[in-house]
Amino acid sequence: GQANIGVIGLAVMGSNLARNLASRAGNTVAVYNRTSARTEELIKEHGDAGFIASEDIDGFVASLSKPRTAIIMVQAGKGTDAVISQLAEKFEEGDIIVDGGNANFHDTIRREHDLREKGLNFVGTGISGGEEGALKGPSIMPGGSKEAWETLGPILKSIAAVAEGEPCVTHIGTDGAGHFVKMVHNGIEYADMQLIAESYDLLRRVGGLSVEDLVKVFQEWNGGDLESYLIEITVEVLKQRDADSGKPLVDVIRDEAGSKGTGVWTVQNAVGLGIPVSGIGEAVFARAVSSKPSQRAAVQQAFPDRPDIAEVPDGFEDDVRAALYASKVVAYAQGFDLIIAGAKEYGWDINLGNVAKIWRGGCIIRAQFLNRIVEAYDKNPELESLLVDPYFANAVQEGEAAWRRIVGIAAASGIPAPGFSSALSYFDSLASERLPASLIQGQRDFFGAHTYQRIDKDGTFHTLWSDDDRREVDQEPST
Ligand code: NBP
Repeated sequence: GQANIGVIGLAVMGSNLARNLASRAGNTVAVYNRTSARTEELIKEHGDAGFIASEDIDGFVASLSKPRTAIIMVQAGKGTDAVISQLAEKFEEGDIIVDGGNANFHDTIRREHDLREKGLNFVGTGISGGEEGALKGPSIMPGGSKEAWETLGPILKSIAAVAEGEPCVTHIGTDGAGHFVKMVHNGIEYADMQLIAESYDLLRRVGGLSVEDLVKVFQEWNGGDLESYLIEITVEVLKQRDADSGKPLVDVIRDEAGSKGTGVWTVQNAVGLGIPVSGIGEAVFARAVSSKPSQRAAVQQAFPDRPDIAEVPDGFEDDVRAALYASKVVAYAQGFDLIIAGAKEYGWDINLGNVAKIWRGGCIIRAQFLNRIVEAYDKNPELESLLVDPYFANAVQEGEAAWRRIVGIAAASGIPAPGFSSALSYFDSLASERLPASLIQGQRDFFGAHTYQRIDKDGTFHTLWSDDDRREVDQEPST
C-alpha cells in the first residue's frame, strides 16, 4: 500500500476532506465510496493527483500503508456501523479506524470497546466547520487511544484550521471524548445562534431598526469583542435580498427553525449528568416552539391584544450588545461545565484550555471570545465557573445593568427572549445567597419524607408536618 490515509464515504463532507488531505504535502489518500459514481466524480472533477481510487473495499484496504488509517465519512448510525464492520474484517492489529461523522458519543464508546477487543484502534472524531471547513481546514476533535493519536495526530494537524499559529486539533481524551466535545460544541452553537436571533428581534421590533440598519450594527459588533463567524454570517444573511420580491430574504423565510438533533443530545446528556445547560436548552426549545405553526396560530387567536412596545432608552443598541455578551458567557460557562461533568462520568482527562484553543478556528462557533476562555483556563484550570474568571466577571459586571434592562424591556414588550432571560436567571441563581430550594426541600419532606439538611447542625432531618402535630420532631433517620 502507498496511501498513508484513506477516506471512505465521498458525499460532500468526505470528498472535501479527501481533497483537503490530498492537497497537503506528505499525504496520499486512498478513496472509496459504496456507489462508485461518487468516486469517479471526485477524480473527474479534481484530478487523480494525491488520490488512489478503489472500486471495492479490498482494493481500498490494499492501497493503504501500515498502520492502515481510514477515515469514515458516511451517514451517522447504521451506515457507520456497516462500514466499520466491513473494515474491521480486513484490518489487522494496530490499524486505525476513524469515524469523522456526527456520531452519538455513546455509540463511539461502544464501537471503540468492541474494536479494541479485536486489537484495532477506533477513533471517534468530531469535525466541525461544515463543507467549507472540511475542504479548507476544520476544527477537529479526536477521541480514541494515545497510540492511535501518535499516527493520526500529524495527519489531522496537516488539514486542520490554524488559529493563532496553532492547528485546531488536539487529542481530546479516550474513546468517546471527541464526539462528546463535538456534541457540546453543537449545543453551544445552538445557544449562540439563539442569542444572536434574540438580539436581532429586539433591535428590530423594539429598537425599530431596519434590516439595513441591522447589517451595520452587526458589522460593528463584529469589529469588537463579539467578533465571530456566527455574527459574520448574520450580516450576510441580513444583506441577502429575495430575487423575486426584492424584500430582505429573512422576511421571506418561514420562521420555523429545524434541527438535526445534536442540540437535543446535548440537553439530554446534560440533564442526565445534572448540569444546567439552560442556555442550550432554551435554544433547543425555542426552535421547537417556532416549529409549531398551528399551536402558535391558536394562541395568537386567543390573545389578539399584544403589549405595547416599551419605550427605547438611550443606548439601546449597546444594551442589547451587553446582554448578548453576558448571556454568551453564561452559555459557554454551562457548556464547559458539561464537559467537566462528562469527563468525570466517563473517565476522560480533558484539557479545557485546549478545547477552547481548537474552537478558535475552523468551526462554527469560532470567535475572538475563545481567546479569553483559553486565557481563563491557562490562569486557572480549576475554575469553578467561567463566570468567576476575572476577565469574564468584569465583563458581566459591566454589562449587568444593561442585561437587566433588556430582559425587562423584552418582557414588558411581549418579545420572547428565552436565551437572555434564562441566562440572567441562571446568573442570579448562582449569585443569590439564599435560594427558595429550602422551601422545595420542605415540600419534599412534607409529601415524601425525603428529609432535609439544616444550616445550623449536621445530620439528616425529617419533620412531622401534620396539622394537629406541628411539633418540631426533627429526627435522624437510620439512612
Ligand atoms: P451523508 O450524511 O449524506 O451520507 C452520505 C454518504 O454515506 C454517502 O457516501 C453514502 O454512500 C454513504 N453511506 C450510507 Br448513506 N449508507 C452507507 C452504507 N450502509 N455503507 C456505505 N456507505 C454508506 O454525507 P455527508 O453530508 O457528507 O456527511 C458525512 C458525515 O459527516 C455524517 O456523519 C454527517 O453527520 C457528518 N457531518 C456533516 C457535516 C455537514 O455540514 N454536512 C458537518 C459535520 C459532520 P452512497 O454514495 O453509496 O450512498
